[in-house]
Amino acid sequence: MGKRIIVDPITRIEGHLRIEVEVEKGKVVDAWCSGQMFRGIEMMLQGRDPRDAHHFVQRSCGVCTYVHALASVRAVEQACNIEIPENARIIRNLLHGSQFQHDHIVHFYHLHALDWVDIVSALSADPAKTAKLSENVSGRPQNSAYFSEIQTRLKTFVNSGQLGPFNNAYWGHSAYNLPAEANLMASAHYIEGLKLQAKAARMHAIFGGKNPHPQSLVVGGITSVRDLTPERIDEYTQIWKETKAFVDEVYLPDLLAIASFYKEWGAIGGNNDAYLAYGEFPQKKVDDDLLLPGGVVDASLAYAAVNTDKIAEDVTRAWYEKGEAKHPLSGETKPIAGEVFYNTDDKYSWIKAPRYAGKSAEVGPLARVLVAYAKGHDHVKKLVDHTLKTLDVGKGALFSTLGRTAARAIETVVISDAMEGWIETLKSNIASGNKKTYQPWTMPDKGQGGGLNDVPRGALGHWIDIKGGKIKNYQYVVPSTWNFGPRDSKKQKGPVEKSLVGTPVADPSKPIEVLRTVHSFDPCLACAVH
Ligand code: NFC
Repeated sequence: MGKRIIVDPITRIEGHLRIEVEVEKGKVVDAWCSGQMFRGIEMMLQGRDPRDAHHFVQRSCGVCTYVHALASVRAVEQACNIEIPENARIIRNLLHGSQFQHDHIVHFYHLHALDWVDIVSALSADPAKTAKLSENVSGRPQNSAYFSEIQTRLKTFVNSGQLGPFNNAYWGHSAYNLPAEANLMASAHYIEGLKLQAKAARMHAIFGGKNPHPQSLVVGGITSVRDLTPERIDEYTQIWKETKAFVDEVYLPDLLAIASFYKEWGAIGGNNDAYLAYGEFPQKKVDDDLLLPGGVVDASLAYAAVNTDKIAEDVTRAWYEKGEAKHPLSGETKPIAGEVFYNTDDKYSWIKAPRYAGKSAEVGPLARVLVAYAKGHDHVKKLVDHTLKTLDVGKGALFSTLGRTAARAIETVVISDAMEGWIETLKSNIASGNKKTYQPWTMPDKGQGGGLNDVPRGALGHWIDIKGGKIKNYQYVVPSTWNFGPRDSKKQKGPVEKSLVGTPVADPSKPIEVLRTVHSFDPCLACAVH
């Protein structure tokens, strides 16, 4: 038996994730993902008014604050047969688009970059050489004085001994490949990104009333009608433009520059044989003509449409009462009463194990980009091909930790570009007198619905069963549940567990390589166990 390494909790994520790996001859040979805290929001919803569900479920998370509300109102709208007006669809897209821009920038710079960028090494960089590097790779080159100032700020920070977010990292680890100048450039963009994300969050507040947890969604449409003025739309547009410029000029170039020093990661952290996306951003009706298509692909990029009847959650290895794997419409959340015990040979997590056609499936940016690529999506294809060419790697490199991180930047570009068209359509609708944002409806006695969307971390579905006008059952299957779920009744590992196998670990006391693959999935445990 190899050496067991436990990382608990994993930091720079939302929530309580424990990862255990077994390492033999410098490589991970087995892995276990565990969600360490139970929530119970599905249980709280039983018997409530379906119109209230989105307020509850949105509180699952403080990061992807909006997406649960969207999935929830979509589920109720399907159960009650409601078609929302075009303006509501567009404003929901604008809220969701800004969620992606904010979330992916924060992930790349603040939750993931420090796995690749050594802040301490940036202290020894030559600012003049850094300016040269930035001229070569960045769409927004900065001069030597700028980098010198950043370096002074970093030095003051480090010398103060209070490292704050930079504390407890594996600085100086042999797995860091970037030259000092690239470390300084990326550190500067870490700081820029920190300022920008605060501004980007305001896009949510404009059409959502507040951030986090926008308040303008209702079953049947949206209520932020007072904000549909040229001034408010312009305010939104200015922040969108600034964020999009950062994505095009800084985020994507940084991704390519950093990835070029880590090409070996194009062969690490893959291993999944199914990738699932529901697709997102309705261009016409809610479930019609999506900007990013839905589908399931395998490792040879063979495509099939999604059939949600094939989804079931298995709880064999999670801390729930025994039972068959169930489709979410008839799914149950029955936590084991009393004390539970962590045992990697038996039950070891609060996360359920979602399966598609009996198999585990990876969801998220990589799945969305692979599905779009397999379907010949023009914009995605161009960006993927450009990335592969720039890095001089083959398509196989997509199925990896590197591919997952690149896919996130690629889809941020695609979504940011599409937002312009939504803003223009909204403006022209309002100018022509179409201000409808809500479709009146009445609650049926009975109904069942599934609200699907694709959110920053992957495919999200909420299912509702209404009886007597109240919630009889409510279940949601979340991206981080798909990715971080445990083994199932067939002993099949979850996607992250599979992806970790084969990861090299140079120093078991500092398993930075494990963090790289785990962080590439952008875990959110607050969502995974809801
Ligand atoms: Ni929390 Fe999530 C919601 C997850 O469904 N996983 O992106 C989404 O959190 O960040």
